[in-house]
Amino acid sequence: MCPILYAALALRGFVPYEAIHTLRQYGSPFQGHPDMKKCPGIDISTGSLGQGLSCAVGMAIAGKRDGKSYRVFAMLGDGECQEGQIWEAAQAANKYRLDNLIVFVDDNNLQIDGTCDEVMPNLDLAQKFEAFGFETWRIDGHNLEEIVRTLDEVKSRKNGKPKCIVYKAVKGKGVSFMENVADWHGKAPNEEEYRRAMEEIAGGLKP
Ligand SMILES: Cc1ncc(C[n+]2csc(CCOP(=O)(O)OP(=O)(O)O)c2C)c(N)n1
Ligand SMILES: [Mg+2]
Repeated sequence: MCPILYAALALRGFVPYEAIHTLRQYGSPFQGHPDMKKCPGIDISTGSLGQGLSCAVGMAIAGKRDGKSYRVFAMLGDGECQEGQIWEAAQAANKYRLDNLIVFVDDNNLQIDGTCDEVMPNLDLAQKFEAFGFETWRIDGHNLEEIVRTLDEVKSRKNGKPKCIVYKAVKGKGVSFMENVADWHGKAPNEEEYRRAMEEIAGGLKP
């Protein structure tokens, strides 16, 4: 996911756009895991699964304490939700009534070594977050209209409950030979694979 974050930061002028070509190289601001000491615009270093939600909870508590109106968004993977730290953070979100915290869970049933069901079944993640005091939504992660509509609804609900949007998604969506294949987790395509992938993505885009 971090190349998308880096592209956004470059487009917003945090780093020169040309640096985009140094992804994952030694000394680059764009490391394989976002590094707050190397890349302007990154507030916390991430990559160690399970830690992001704790950081987001801290930011949301600070917002409440300082009377600020900002919201905090945390993006979690379903494999990541196997980390115990996620559920410690979720308990704290409930305790501190963090309705300024919005958690997205990428429910794609895939992680680095295979399906989540094979590695460590998550069961129903929306039900789990609900049991931890969250108000939850289940949506289709490939339907932009549904995402926007849900976010509008989520933002209107100031009831002391932290929010969680569990979205179903297909990893590698739109590229036939990448869809649901764990092997593509962090692998770069060769020239031919790149050409085929771009063709298929362009073919699937709505005008
Ligand atoms: C604490 C920790 N353990 C292991 C890893 C290695 N790792 C990187 S991504 C990944 C799989 C994550 O799966 P998921 O959260 O479902 O994300 P997705 O692959 O669907 O994007 C693993 C195990 C890590 N980054 N951090
Ligand atoms: Mg996953």
